[in-house]
Amino acid sequence: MERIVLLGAPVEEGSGRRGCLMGPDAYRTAGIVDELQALGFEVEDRGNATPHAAPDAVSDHGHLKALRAVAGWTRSLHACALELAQGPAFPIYLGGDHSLSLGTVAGHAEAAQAQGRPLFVLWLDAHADFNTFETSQSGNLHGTPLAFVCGQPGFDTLLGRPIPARVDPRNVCILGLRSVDPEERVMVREAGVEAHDMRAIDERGISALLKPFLARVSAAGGLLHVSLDVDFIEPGIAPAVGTTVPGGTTFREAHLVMEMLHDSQLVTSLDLVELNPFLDNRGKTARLMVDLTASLFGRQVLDRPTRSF
Ligand code: 5AB
Ligand code: MN
Ligand code: MN
Ligand code: MN
Repeated sequence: MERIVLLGAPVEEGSGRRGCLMGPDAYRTAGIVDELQALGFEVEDRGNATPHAAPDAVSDHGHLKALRAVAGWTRSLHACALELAQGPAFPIYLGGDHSLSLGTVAGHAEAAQAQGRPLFVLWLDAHADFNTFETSQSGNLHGTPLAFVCGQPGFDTLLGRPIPARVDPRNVCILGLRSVDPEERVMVREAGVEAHDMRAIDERGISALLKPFLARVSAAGGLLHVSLDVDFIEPGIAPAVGTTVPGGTTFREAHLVMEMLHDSQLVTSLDLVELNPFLDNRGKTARLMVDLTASLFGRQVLDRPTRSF
């Protein structure tokens, strides 16, 4: 039987507001273990990770919020991800704000490098999360993880050393964009990230955008980490998020992405991020995120074979 490991990452300091710390328990309350078991998986809930101490994490960028706390989480989650990536189970990180991906993606990138396989990253988000310490206007570190893992400069205080393995920005695909800061926009383009905004989704259809990326992962024999930010989805149906931007993906677009990812059998790790249960409406967003996870693990209406891209 295939195994899944759940690890809670109740970090909220990266988002500039309170509430994401309740995320992992909201997923548990919404039934994530039962749903995955019902699909035939053996599920181990490892409970919640705790941050390391990072007394040395200070920077000259005074506007950054909670750098020391986020550095502590990054170090802890980097170590957890590095270990889980070497085990037989599929890891799901239950967030927590998106700063948790500073650690999880860095850990999976390092493990992938050790295996001699490229790591690809699918970033499902309204935002590019490509700010550096230098460019961040808000000072909220949940707006930086993709820049960090792609090896942009200036992040060494996070781990207390340079990132051990970076993700090639050309192996990153962002889907769902509708709020990108001016400097991020330039950096995303110059780094060579594959980025698709909502207009591209409207005009071309989400499956037509996802397919060629999955084909690239498959052709390269890559590992694939998926980072699902709640704000990828239209806030009308997923209200439990601090950074709402209108015009997000529909219920079916979000499920279709997950269903295609399932069929591809390429995904090797997953972050569920930015759920703020304090802002939810009777558990609706938590349940939607659990249902999307179930789609990624094979829940479907009619039987279909897996397929290659
Ligand atoms: B999220 C913004 N670019 O840097 C910034 O929710 C928003 O993890 C970041 O995608 C949003 O603060 C971070 C304005
Ligand atoms: Mn994000
Ligand atoms: Mn976002
Ligand atoms: Mn957010």
